[in-house]
Amino acid sequence: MSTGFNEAKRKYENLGIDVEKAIETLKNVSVSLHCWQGDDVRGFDTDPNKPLTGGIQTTGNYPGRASNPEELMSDIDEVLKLIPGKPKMNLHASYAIFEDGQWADRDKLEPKHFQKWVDFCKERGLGCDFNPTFFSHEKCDPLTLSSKNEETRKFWIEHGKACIRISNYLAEELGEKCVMNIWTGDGLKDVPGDRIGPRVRYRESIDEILSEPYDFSKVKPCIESKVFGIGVEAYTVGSAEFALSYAAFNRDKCIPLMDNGHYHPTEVVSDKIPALLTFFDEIALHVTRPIRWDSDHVVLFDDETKEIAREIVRCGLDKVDIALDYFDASINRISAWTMGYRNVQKALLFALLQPTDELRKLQDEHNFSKLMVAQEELKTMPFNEIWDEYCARCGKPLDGEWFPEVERYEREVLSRRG
Ligand code: RNT
Ligand code: ZN
Repeated sequence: MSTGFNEAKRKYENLGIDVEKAIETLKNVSVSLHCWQGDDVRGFDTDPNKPLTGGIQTTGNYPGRASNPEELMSDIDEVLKLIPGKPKMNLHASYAIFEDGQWADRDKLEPKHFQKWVDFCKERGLGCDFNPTFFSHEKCDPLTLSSKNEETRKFWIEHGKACIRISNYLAEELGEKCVMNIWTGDGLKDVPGDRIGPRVRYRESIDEILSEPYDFSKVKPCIESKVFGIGVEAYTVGSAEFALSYAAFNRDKCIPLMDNGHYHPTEVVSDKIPALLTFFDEIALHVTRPIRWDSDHVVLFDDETKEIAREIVRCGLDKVDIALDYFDASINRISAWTMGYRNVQKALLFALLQPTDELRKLQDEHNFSKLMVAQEELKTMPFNEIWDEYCARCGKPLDGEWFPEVERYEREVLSRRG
């Protein structure tokens, strides 16, 4: 333990903050690591050169992209070496692994197609979250669950049901709950002739998917909303009101998921967390960084990320399922993954080191001058010393130590990929 840490700890303790407790708490907070940062959301079940559809976009062509399960798993292992805390995997259905000649379309996916991932998670002591993949597939017309074409809609309902079965399997095998997020890019480029039709069909489709049996204490289906996507600028079927209403009316079956890239640019998810937790027992988050739109940049240690973490801590860490969701193809992908994950960890640690009760008291007493002073002075506390100690206790590199390892991996592994 460095003298710097002891001094920093004393400073926090003078404010009534239990540093040891903050460190121990964070070690056990699950944060999901999204597999899709490693290969620009391409997956393994369709032609990797097909375009990404559904209104999402990766930009950049940095060399070294993983193009098969072995490479992706090796890259994830590299990230796992560099991040502190309690990671959990987060897979998309399109990352199914087929043994030779056993390809299955999305409506026919089975738990066995994720057995390799289960082995991967078991060997590393990880839980696993899951996502049906309703995009980048020829059966997007472009609508999926809200399509007017019954055959198309049925195909995607079957996909959703298959994913519930796979989520059951993941929760069962790994002994940790599986958060299964339903997001579709369903929407229209231009002014619709009918807005309610697709929404009613979307609701009916989700009803059908959730009629597949599952234990709601182990499998947590989520409904993710969105404001708009590229190519579907005029109308999004699963809008905020749609997703939230669905979750509210079906609270014994699913929970809402907020992605902080999916709102108008002046709206903040930090404020929405306590709004939803006034009514829901549990919610899920996709933590990302939107720049002007849902651009999915790497998460930084910025004000809104800190504010999101503060609300998670204040409202209850056990009430929020935290996952990362971004994909930057313009920089080293291992670095992008690691940086975002470490920043979410940093924000959570920063939040755990706040005198929450004291701040609440100042507000309740209408002592707004002191509240402002206290919050401002917290910003320049010797946080870095506590962060270093946390990383060291997790057996992970400190700031300044991990990037050289990323460079080594790039030299020895990534740069040799074709
Ligand atoms: C897209 C949504 C969705 C996806 C992932 C890949 O805007 O945020 O969560 O990013 O499913
Ligand atoms: Zn998302």
